[in-house]
Amino acid sequence: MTIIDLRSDTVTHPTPAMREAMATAQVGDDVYGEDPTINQLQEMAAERLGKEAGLFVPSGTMGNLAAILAYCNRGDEIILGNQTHIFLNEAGGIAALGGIHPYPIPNQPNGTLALDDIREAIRSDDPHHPITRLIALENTHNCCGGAVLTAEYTQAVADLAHANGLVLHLDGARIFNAATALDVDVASLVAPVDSVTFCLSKGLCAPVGSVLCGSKEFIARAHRVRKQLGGGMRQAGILAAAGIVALHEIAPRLAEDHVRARNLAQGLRNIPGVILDSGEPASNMVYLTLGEDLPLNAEDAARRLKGCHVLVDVVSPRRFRLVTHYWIDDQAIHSTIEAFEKVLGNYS
Ligand code: TLP
Repeated sequence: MTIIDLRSDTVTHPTPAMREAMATAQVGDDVYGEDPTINQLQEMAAERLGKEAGLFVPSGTMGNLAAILAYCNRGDEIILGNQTHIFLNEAGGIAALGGIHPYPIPNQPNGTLALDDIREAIRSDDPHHPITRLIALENTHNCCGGAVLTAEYTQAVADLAHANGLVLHLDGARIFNAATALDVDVASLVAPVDSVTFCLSKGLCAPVGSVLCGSKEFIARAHRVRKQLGGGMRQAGILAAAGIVALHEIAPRLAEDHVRARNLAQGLRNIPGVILDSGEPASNMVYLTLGEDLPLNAEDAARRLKGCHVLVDVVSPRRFRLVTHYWIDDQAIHSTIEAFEKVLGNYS
């Protein structure tokens, strides 16, 4: 029986074309800058995102961390949303490894930060205060339901940052999903930001890796930080080869995952006890809450769904996240809706 794994798009495994490219990839020692496949991926990624240079890193977490460490001294401050992955899910790396002080401000339900909140958070030049160094955004915004930030909004934050001598970093783990949802070119979407990390190993299906992009001068600093973090890899072109296939073949098909997320939401919406976030899913994520009248919590329901071969991500005692991706087809969406009906139907 096939398992329908909707816990995340990180669960995607490589496509046959990726495995083929990995098996035949030309490799070299990337610490010497001699891996031709990594160099190709970095150039390709930078070009796609309209930035001067790219740096292949093992994970999205390392991409964000290397970027922030490249910008900040110990005691400097970063303004970011209180629902961002950097703040919630990166093990406090910026504080633990960089002595960087996070200044979390509320994420609005649509993933944005209110410009007035950012303005208020920027520190004045006072020796009592940490020095504000940068602002970080996330697009798509994972914990805000896969919400998509527009280029106009990103530009407004960049203008505010630059007017105050700050830089803007984007955690664009799923930036290709955002560009797909907005039907815009990814380069125009990230044009306002100084740096951006995107992940190859989520909806893009590659097994490992992210790319950090920005100016040549910034990437040179981040390169040193990557070394400090132990992220200098050797013949990792074998991994980059899958990333190149991801950019060529998987990025253009992400709209299919978004349609399936909407179909999934549509099917689940009619099941008694299921409370979906308002509106349609903006990208490839469906968040739902179990009504208080249901006598089971999300852990119980997830266990029963697993009995029907459907895996979901429990994000709080009554809340789930379901993420569509390359390995979820229409039949899987249909079977998931049936599994929810079976598990929750007993209580209606
Ligand atoms: N997100 C994972 C979990 O860590 C929550 C997931 O299943 O969604 N930025 C964003 C917005 C992310 O969602 C993630 C991973 C990362 C960064 C980190 O990427 P990795 O796992 O490659 O370090």
